[in-house]
Amino acid sequence: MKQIYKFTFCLLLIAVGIFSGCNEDQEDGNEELWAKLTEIQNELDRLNTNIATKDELKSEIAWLQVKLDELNSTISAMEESVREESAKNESSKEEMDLKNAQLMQEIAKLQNKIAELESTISAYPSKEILYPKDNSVMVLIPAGEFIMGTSDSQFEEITKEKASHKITFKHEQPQHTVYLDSFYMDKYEVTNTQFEKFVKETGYLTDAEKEGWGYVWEGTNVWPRISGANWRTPLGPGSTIRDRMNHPVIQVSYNDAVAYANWAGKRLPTEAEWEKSARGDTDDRLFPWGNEWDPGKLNSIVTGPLTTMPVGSFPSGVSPYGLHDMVGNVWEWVADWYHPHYYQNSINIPNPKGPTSGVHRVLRGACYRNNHNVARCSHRDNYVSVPDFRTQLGGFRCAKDVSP
Ligand SMILES: [Ca+2]
Repeated sequence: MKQIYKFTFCLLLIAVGIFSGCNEDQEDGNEELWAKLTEIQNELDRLNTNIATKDELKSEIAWLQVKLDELNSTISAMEESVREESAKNESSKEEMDLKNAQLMQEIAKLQNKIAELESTISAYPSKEILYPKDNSVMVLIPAGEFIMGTSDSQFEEITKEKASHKITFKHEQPQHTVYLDSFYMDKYEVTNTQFEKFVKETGYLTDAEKEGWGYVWEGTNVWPRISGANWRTPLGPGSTIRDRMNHPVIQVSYNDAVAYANWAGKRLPTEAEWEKSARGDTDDRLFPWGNEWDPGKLNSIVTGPLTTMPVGSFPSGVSPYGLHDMVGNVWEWVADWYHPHYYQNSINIPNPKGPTSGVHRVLRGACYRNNHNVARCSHRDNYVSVPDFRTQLGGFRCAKDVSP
């Protein structure tokens, strides 16, 4: 894409070169042309022409067209002025006509170039898509590097409250740069409405339904197995999701999440994909919105109702890509097996997919019963997360490759 702009810019320079020979009296006009060209050049430098989406390309084309139109207007005004001047001198008029023809040829080439760009729009992915199979909104996470894990200074900061965190958070290190191809990520956690669609179409039974119980954690180190707790009755018999269909589905295991993703034609995000989606690619922020903890930006133990909330309830807490509830509300399954030393072994691996085997899967993003200690972009949880683990605290969201 950069090549195209360079080509465009060269053509504009040629156009100015032609005009500059017209008449000394046109210096003011030339300055104006030069100013426009400098503006184009500066804007191109600023834009960093790494266009990832349809929307970005469209907006760049529109911008080019505006600039071209402005250039045409300036040229027309100059032509008028030159014409008046050359009326007094026949040879000057012929010279102007010749240069004018050359100029218009170059302008036409520019216009063709814009048309060529327009013809490539359909090849670019959209920034956001509505995915009909499960009625989800998915957001494009562009290809590129991001900073994964926790730095030494962050580690000191986040472990100073509790000595044991120096052990349990150690697996977030070392901080390292990871390259990921582009992918789509669900904008919201998967809701009860979506999960119900999956179950209606497939007759799927979750692990909790097959085994007749789910964990219902109430703030102690005990994990009570509650008979009848499943995604329809998350706290056991008598509880219901009927008034919370737009809340995230809970009491779903890793196995259940994978089954849903397969049905939807999606997959679970890798741990690296999840973290990039939460953190963005510009810095190593602690939280999706920045480095300052703000209980007003997520459903946490600090200000939440101590239960799930409708997805997207905290629009001010979105990640740099506009994803909601990346921290808080419910824990989210990711695809990877867990290993405490995986980061040490995965440095320089593009698109890391985690260890090839393991006992626990990874959960990310914390839930409505957590605080700033774990509701962070780089926090990893593996405490009890075997693949059939299910609780009222955990759900998931899906990812998808850009190409079908
Ligand atoms: Ca979440």
